Amino acid sequence: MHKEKILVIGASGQIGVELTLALRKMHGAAQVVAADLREQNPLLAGTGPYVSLDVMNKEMLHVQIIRQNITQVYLLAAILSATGEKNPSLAWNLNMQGLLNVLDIAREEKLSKVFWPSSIAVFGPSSPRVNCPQQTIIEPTTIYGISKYAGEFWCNYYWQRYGVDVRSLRYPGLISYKSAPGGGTTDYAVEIYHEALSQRSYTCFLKQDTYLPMMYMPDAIRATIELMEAPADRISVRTSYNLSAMSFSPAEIAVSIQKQIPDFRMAYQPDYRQSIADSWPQSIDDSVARRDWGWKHEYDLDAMTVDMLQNLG
Ligand code: VAH
Repeated sequence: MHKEKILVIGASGQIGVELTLALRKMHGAAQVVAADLREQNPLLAGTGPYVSLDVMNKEMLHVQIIRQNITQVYLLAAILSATGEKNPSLAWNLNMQGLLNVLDIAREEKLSKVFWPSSIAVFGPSSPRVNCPQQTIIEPTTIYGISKYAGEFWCNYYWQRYGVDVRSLRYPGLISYKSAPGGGTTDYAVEIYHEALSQRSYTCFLKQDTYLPMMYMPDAIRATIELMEAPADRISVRTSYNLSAMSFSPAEIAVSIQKQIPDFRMAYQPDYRQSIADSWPQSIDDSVARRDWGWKHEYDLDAMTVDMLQNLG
């Protein structure tokens, strides 16, 4: 049986670490090459091959893909919303050129599949705030959202024009305990658990009633694998699928934590990330993903809180 050989680019990041471990469990350690510009995340040490790689160096990327007989690429390297607003041109260059390098090599080497994450950050203030649909007015106002929305059209183009089987999910804010998040507006929902345990308090950089679409990492990893394992004829969206699990506000996650840590206290000091959060929908309609390939989330806020505190404690 033809064995897939997978390259995970950005493998040391928040999603990359968990996706690499999950793919190694599925395909075997030697079949999943982890790659990043950064040092190998300690959680990956000893779990399979690791290469240092800059996705912006197309020639070197192409050499690695040929030399390692890669058949699939998961491209997770990106600059997220908050960091992107501090350095728009770097965010645009990495998020766009990294994707174009991978798509072009996938076409040339006839790779079997590519995964590339988009985000609910593609939506802007003119999109419906509640139950934001798969197709609607989409006018991103952050460079991260602009780069992700543009990337979605490139994915669709490479599918339509060259038949590259590239698939994508508009991830909500992702919460995990294994690896730190990388400069996003939703990072408060990770920091809060660490500080609830270490300080019994947290000062949130968003207002208490800032509702955002969120998801626990185990759900996000399972969604990614279910999407990539689905038969191609079930995939009706070749830009990027809306994906959802829950929405909550800082005040609600504080209450969820207080059920486990009664003396936990929350304070609020909104910063520049408030305007980014205010530009995004409060909740997402992911009925197309549920219809096409059977998506169904498992974790709600309290289940996530119990699991996060247990694993961080
Ligand atoms: C960010 N965590 O905050 C990412 C995500 C929807 C948010 O794209 O930028």
